[in-house]
Amino acid sequence: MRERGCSEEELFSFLSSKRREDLGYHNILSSMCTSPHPVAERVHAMFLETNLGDPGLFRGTASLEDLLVRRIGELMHHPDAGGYATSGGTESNIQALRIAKKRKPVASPNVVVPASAHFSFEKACDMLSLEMRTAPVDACYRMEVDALDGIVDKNTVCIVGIVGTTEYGMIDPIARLSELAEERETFLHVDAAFGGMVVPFLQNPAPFDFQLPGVDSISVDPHKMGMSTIPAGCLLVRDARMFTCLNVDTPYLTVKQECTLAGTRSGASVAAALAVLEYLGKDGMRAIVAGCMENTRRLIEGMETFGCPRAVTPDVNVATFVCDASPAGWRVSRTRNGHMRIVCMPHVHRDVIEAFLRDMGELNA
Ligand code: 0PR
Repeated sequence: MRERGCSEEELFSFLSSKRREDLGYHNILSSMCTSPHPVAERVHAMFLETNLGDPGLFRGTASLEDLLVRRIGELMHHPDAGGYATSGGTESNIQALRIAKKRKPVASPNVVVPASAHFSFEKACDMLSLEMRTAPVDACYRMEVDALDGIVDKNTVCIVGIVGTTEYGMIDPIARLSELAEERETFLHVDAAFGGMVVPFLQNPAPFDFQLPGVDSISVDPHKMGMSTIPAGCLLVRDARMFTCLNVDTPYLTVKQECTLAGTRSGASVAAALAVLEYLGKDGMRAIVAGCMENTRRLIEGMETFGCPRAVTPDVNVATFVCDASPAGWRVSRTRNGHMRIVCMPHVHRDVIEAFLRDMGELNA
């Protein structure tokens, strides 16, 4: 650290030069994050110093967290669901597995996830000393429920299904998982970190949430399709009492116990997440999701005219292609199978898709 501080001018010129090294979202087609909604930016600044880790000091902000949980609970067909705002899908998944493990104390616990699961489950299982068992996916990259018979056993503490897989944007057969989880009396966690803010706004979606009696917990991330600032995740549980097993005593705080993983937690992105939902309403969210889905269809149609077939028809706004080359100046990603992957986030407007397709066309010419 410097002995004497530098001037504001020097500092900000240094920081601005670093910020210019970052890419702007305009050409980023690989991300599940997006530029925050203008309302989220404004609210984030308003709540900058708030700490949800000591909620009695920030009662107003803490009540916004409760309201956020309620709003997302309503979307998941269970307004009274328990929940709290996490730092994102990774923390939500870790916490869900902690609950599942504590609810079924067996000597060698295992967790069954689809092969398409996000790598956060690997972290969670490592931290919690859980054996991670991987269930195969079918030709459409959805979890093969029929294969679970040989994989789920009496030591399985949790089955995981995904709503909006990271790589292919697929929805696992959650209704069938719910039946199986009930039959086997096993905890079912739904990772809807991405799809949780998409599927409720599609027309007549198949049930994937607390409507299904076997679903115990759900991850939903406002910092993805919820257009909040980072970090904003949400873990919901069917019954708030499920969190009790995670409680630790916090004798010198304004609350005497806490179940969260993080201690100090910013209220800024949480207030921002709620604000976006309140501001847009279901109507506004439906319009944004419809636009993203329409752009996904347009992208797929355009890519196929260049001889780049879709890897699969996605359930949400993630498009994947058999396509080796990608035009310069664009950030696309590759799945583990080598497919080109593009996430049609809200910042990927129609004109961005058309510009990308033009560049693809030139590459192919
Ligand atoms: N579950 C699912 C289904 C996810 O897709 C992700 C992240 C997580 C859990 C973990 O969420 P957090 O990253 O919030 O903890 N999916 C994206 C991915 O890994 C995250 C991401 C976002 C990656 C922006 C890159 C990027 O530029 O692809």
